[in-house]
Amino acid sequence: MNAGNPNRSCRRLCLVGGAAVLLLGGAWHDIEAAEGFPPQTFTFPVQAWIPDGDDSGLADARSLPAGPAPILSLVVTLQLSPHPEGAFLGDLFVSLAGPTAGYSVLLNRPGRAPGRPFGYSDGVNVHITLSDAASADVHNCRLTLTGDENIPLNIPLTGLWQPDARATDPADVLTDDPRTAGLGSFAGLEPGGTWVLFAADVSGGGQYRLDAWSLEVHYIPEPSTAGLLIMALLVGSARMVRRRFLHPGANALSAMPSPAPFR
Ligand SMILES: [Ca+2]
Repeated sequence: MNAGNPNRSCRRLCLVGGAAVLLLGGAWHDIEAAEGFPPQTFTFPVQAWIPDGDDSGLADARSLPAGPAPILSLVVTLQLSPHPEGAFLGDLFVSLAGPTAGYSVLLNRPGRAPGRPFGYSDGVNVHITLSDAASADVHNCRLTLTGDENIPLNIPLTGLWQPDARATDPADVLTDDPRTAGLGSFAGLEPGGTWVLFAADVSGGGQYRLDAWSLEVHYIPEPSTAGLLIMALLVGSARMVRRRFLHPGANALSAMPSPAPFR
């Protein structure tokens, strides 16, 4: 009887094992995605004027309940209305602080750059969604929307934007400053506790009202029971392959008869 070529058998088992790993890996991904926690949105009406030309600003503190898991990512919306007598977008500084840690600069004097020390003069309604995954920086929104930093906005500022993320003093912030304070700052943290949205108008003339803001919390998915079972099967299969082919000597040695005693 032909016992077969050990190398050929090993290759065959490796192919079968590899296919099984791919199939089980796909199942793992599907199950995990299907059983992830749905995002939650918390909306906070404010309806308060941001004091004009006052660095002390307006702080709005809100409590979030404990979430089902740590934060995967955060999306923030801001709604602001201009004063009937005028508003100045480049005056605004808005930041968000988490309950225990995490800090993000949402707006830092949009449009402020060398040669434009007051930022954008636009006084339009603002209803924006801020996400690190957006494609354009809100600091340069005029350039993105009009193609020219010198063309004012004549429609409300809306849509999806990256937060400003420049943790620079608003008196000095410039376009090229490092962007280190994005919303990724909150990843991995627990959402429960007090969140503080801070909004300031740092230059006299023109004023905005903070109408509302919201947090959309996306949670880190946890491995499901079925997913853990699949992982256990993968680990068991890997051990079997290792015993059978990578260390065959161990089984052979145990199967050998004991040496005869010396005479
Ligand atoms: Ca102002």
